[in-house]
Amino acid sequence: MQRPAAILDSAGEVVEKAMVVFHPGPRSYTGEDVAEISCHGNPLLVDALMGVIGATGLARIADRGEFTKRAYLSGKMDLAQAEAVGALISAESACGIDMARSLLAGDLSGRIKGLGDELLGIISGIEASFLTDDAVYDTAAFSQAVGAVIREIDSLLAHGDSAPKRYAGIVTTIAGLPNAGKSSLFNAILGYPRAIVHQESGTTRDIISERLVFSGVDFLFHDTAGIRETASGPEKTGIQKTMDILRQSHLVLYVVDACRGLTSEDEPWLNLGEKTIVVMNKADLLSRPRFGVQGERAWVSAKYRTGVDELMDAVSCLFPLGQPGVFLGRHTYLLSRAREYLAHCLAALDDGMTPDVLVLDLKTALESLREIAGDSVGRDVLESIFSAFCIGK
Ligand SMILES: Nc1nc2c(ncn2[C@@H]2O[C@H](COP(=O)(O)OP(=O)(O)OP(=O)(O)O)[C@@H](O)[C@H]2O)c(=O)[nH]1
Ligand SMILES: [Mg+2]
Repeated sequence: MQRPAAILDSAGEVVEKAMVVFHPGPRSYTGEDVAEISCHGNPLLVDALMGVIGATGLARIADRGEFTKRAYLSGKMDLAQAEAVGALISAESACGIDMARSLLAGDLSGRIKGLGDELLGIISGIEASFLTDDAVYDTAAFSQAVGAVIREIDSLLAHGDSAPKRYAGIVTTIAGLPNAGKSSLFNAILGYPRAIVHQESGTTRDIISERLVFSGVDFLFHDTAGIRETASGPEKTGIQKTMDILRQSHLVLYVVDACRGLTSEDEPWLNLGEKTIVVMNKADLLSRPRFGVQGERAWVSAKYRTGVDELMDAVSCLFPLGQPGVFLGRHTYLLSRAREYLAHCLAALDDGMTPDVLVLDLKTALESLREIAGDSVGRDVLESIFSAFCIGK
């Protein structure tokens, strides 16, 4: 049985009784000897404890991400895995947690290492041939080997566009003219009355946001204020917020009162997000009601929740689950850079160059791949990665 340890100040007074766990290196998180103190959560008590520890002159408050940085520097994990720790802490979606976990487990690092080994093999082969005076290069084998590395990079980058969205959640904004039924649709999608619905125009003023996992993909839905040019006061501020969120949206569900139809009033707001589905709502009031999705248009009745499932199926088709993919910008950049140099090698080969003059390009591609794991990265890169962490991680 563990018993709390008494922590004393320099005068021998008990400041706190806390659980203290010693993690001996090299099997600790950082690889160094680490002591972990779990005390009562009162911030005043924590401050007093920090004062006692600081007064020993043996410790200071850690920098942001310093524990993980030390773990990386002592070889406990590579840089991509260290970044995964940050991604895991800041993930706000279930998908994001899975993606960060896979990165932390070394899935990407393993594939990148395999690619690096391939390239190293190709480079060593060419360099070995420098030793013979009349080297003959097998350009077909060279181009095949480089082509295979490019294909593997392509498969890693295949979801480069959608992976960051899946990590953070698909930003989906419900917008449209006042009273079109935006809040009703928002509630129908969520399955509970989250937003106020009222027959008066201008009911929603602020942005109301909720997360929803649909078909394994996280969506961040925003219900917004109805857009009208003549608005003033708080309504005008609400509309400005709608405009801002529309421009950041991966998907816009643009709600139209089907009885009114799409008019020139709607036109300016239709294509502000990356993708738009026009939702013809109140289809139950049409003389001949119709429901379902055709192309980028959906007919629904948010009030009676008719056609909403079909709409959500169409939405999830736009963002298929697919492979986890590379979701951090630094990794995408370095993989793309490596691919560029390799593609240049193949083009040069087509122009009649021999593999020996392409070694430099291959080496640059290899360096880019190795930078993902943290080989020869500059201090500034490390600084920018770890400064995004919280203190204590
Ligand atoms: N018949 C019918 N009425 C609907 C439907 N959807 C919404 N309504 C009604 O339309 C009115 C406006 O609905 P809201 O969901 O508040 O509309 P909104 O677009 O959020 O309105 P603002 O926030 O004011 O811009 C309410 O009286 C709803 O009951 C529908 O599918 N069919
Ligand atoms: Mg509303």
